[in-house]
Parts: sequence; structure tokens; C-alpha cells
Amino acid sequence: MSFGQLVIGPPGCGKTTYCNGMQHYLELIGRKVSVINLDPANDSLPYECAVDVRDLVSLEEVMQRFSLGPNGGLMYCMEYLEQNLDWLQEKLQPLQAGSHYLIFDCPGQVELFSMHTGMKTVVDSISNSWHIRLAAVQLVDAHLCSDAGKYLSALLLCLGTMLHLELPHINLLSKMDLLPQYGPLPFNLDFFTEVQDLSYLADHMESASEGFSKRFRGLTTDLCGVIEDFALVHFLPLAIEEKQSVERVVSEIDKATGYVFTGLSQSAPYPPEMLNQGGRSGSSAVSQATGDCKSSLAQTELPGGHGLKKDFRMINIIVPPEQVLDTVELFDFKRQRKLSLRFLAAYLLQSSIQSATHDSIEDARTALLLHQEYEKHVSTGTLRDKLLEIYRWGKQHGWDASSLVKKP
Ligand SMILES: Nc1nc2c(ncn2[C@@H]2O[C@H](COP(=O)(O)OP(=O)(O)OP(=O)(O)O)[C@@H](O)[C@H]2O)c(=O)[nH]1
Ligand SMILES: [Mg+2]
Repeated sequence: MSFGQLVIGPPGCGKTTYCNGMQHYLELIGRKVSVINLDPANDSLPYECAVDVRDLVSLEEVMQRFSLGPNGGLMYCMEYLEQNLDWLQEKLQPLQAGSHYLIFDCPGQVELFSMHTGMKTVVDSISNSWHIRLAAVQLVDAHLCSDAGKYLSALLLCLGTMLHLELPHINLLSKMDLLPQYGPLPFNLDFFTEVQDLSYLADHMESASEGFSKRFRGLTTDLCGVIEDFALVHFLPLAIEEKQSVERVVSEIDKATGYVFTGLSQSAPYPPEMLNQGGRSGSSAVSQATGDCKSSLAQTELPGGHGLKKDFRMINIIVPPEQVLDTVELFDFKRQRKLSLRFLAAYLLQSSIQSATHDSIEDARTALLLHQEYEKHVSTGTLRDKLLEIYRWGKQHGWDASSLVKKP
């Protein structure tokens, strides 16, 4: 069994630079790494390339020979690769036999990974037929966070790719070092990485754009609802030049592919380089945080909050739903969108929360008050009617309950 990463993302988001940085980092911590270039347009490679698809097919030649433009040419190249999978398999076999960790540098045309069947066949062969446990590592330029509309498009792209590729998936906000030059962000960085309470995005888009019509608001709100309902997309920030940042990313990818368990069949519980790291490494910091959280959960009678599933997933623990008071689930109407904390606070408590930033204490206090509301409706037998009323009202008003908030 081999392990690896499929590095994907829009043009120029930093995939090739990431492959180079990742190869250096992993070699430093003692892994044997091979980078495979799957981009037929990549003519100057900064990394040491073990397999180059350009030896099979090159974009320039295809464009000349068939009078195709760059995008049509690339589609042809990927279909040609699909027809010649045994070429790729032959090249990968010695690397797998040598237990190399494989990093695949991919082209930037996003449609290849969100709707193209040829590329999906290539990926399926690598991961299913040739037994290489892959994680898709999707890079998205962090500057997209400076514009709510572009950020929403990036979320949809990530979600679409995740559903199309069906691989363990890690989304990264790349080029974090350049972010300050785009000015202050409309929200904290946490808002963009955790992808919670997206109702703020619609508010922000409306206030930032004069021509933002009511129709667009409804569409934006529904799209945000779809992303929140799936609860699959979140991001890790990446600064490829910073060791700690790369370390954190590697730790997440290793958990996603199962690489962390490779030592289990031998005597060591973790891959050797993890055990050898001095100090508090990313992976040990994660287990420390997980341990801290587990012990506080053990002392808590019933942990409560809003949207806790995602919090638990972030720290990699599983808590049975019956041992949690989650206001997302309490106010849920089956097969309907999940309700945001902000909407529920405005509708049921007439209070406005998180008008400028995310405050976790304010969130916790609001979840507690909502739980009291829930108990009240359960005891009077009015919960179902209340939920019907909330969903009807929400749909009619574009899920914006700010008009109900009591003025201070
Ligand atoms: N400041 C900064 N620049 C970066 C970073 N990553 C990549 N770049 C620059 O962004 C440009 C594009 O980087 P590439 O690594 O070629 O991006 P790519 O995604 O492989 O591009 P395509 O293969 O054309 O889709 C290059 O000029 C890189 O030097 C980063 O983390 N910080
Ligand atoms: Mg590239």
C-alpha cells in the first residue's frame, strides 16, 4: 500500500510551488518522496520530477498537430493519458515497490476535476486499482477571501470537486503571506477557514454592492445553505515557506489518507518521522488538544452548542449525538436547511449576535438561551408548530431575521 497527494486547484494558485515545498519538507522529516508531473503544460519544473507526463504527451505538440487552443489541447492530453494508463502504471510501479510517498502535480483547469470523466478515470485507477491511498489537496488562493462573491464561488468549486472525485479531501488557502496586501478582511480568518454561519456572506455582499438585488440575495442564501448542509468544506491556511504551517497540513493529510497508521502493523504506533520530531510537533499538538478536549468533555455532563459536529470533526473526536445538546439538531426540520445560530438568535430571542466578529462566548450563551426556548416548546407541546412557523417565515424573508431584532 502506497500513500500520496493529488494536488489540484485553479490556475496559478500555487500547486507546483506547493509540490516543491512539500517534497523538501517530507524529505527533511525522513520520507522517500517522488513528485509526478501530470500537467502536460508544465515546462519548467522546480522540483525533482520522478515521472513526467510530458514524456508521454506534451501540450505544445498536441496544439500544433491538431490546431487546438490550450484548453482543448489539455483535454486531449488528459484523454490521451486515460487511454495510456499502462504507461503511468509502469512508471509508478518501481516507486511503489520502493515505498515512495507520491505527490501528483496536476493541471489548473478546474473542470478536469469537477466534471471531466477522463481525469476521474485516471484518479480512480491510481487510488482504487493501483492501491495508492490518495488525498486530494485542493489549493485556493487566499486572496479570494477578500471578496465575498469570489469566496462563495471557491466554496462551490471545492464542494463540487469533493463530490466528483470521491477522495479524502483537504482544502488549503494558499499564498497566505500575500493576504495582508489585500487590506483588512470583512471577517476574521476563522470565519473563512471554518465555513460556519455563511448567512453573514449574503449580508456582506448586499451591503458591499449597490446593485445586489433581492433575487440574488435569495440565491446566495440558498447556495450558502447547501454548503452548510453538506458541512464538508473547510480550509487550512497554508504558508508554504513556513515549517509549522506545512507541518499542520501534513498532519491533516496523514490522518485523511491513513498514513498515520502505517506503523501499526510493525512495532511503532506512528510513522518513524513523527516519533523522531523533537518538541511539540503539529501532530502531537493535535493529540494534546484532542486530549485536553476529551478530558473536559469527560467532566461535562452534556456538552452543548451550535453546530458541534464540525467542531468535533476538527479535533478528530467522535461524540455520540445522544450525548450532545446541539441547537442545530434541536431546531432541525428533516430534509430542510439547517438554521444558523444568527438566524435563530434573531428570530427566537430577538437578539443580534456577531454583527462584527465571531465571539465564541456569545455563541455559547446564545446556544444556552436557545436550548431554554427549545425546552419551553417541548414542555408545552408546541415545538412542531414553532418549527413550521420558523421555516415558513424564514423562506418568505430570505432567511434574514435582522428586522426582528430589538433595538438597544
Ligand atoms: N507569495 C507567494 N507566491 C506564491 C506562493 N505559491 C506560489 N506562488 C507564486 O504564484 C505563481 C504561480 O505558482 P505555481 O506554483 O506555478 O502555480 P500553479 O497552481 O502550479 O499554476 P498552474 O500550474 O499554471 O495552474 C508563481 O509565480 C509562484 O512563485 C506563495 O505561497 N506565496
Ligand atoms: Mg503548476
